[in-house]
Amino acid sequence: MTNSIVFILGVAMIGFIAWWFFGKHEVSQQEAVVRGDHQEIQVSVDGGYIPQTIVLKKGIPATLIFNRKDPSSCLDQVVFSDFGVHEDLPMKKDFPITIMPKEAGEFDFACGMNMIHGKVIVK
Ligand SMILES: [Cu+2]
Repeated sequence: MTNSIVFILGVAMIGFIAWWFFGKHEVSQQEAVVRGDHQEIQVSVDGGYIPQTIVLKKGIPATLIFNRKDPSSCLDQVVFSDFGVHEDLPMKKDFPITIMPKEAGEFDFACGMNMIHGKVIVK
């Protein structure tokens, strides 16, 4: 009897851990949505970039709408060195940054101190 309770709890726990892991994993990569002649995605800044990996389509201007919820000065700037972007992010406000993904590839972006990282994948 005790054994089967331990077994059921064990299985429930493994299920929960798997759900937690895959749930987080899905949120960490997201594709921009194409609207007319541009593509758009919301990026939340809270202890890091959410999603951390942004998937864009090649050749369509992309608007990344940043919203900073984290008051730490570490995240108050965002830098896309490959696209010549270096911007201050206001607190709790949508802040659109438009880039033109001309070439396919992977491009990193980071906070002003190059400590917190995100990635843009252009396909
Ligand atoms: Cu930083």
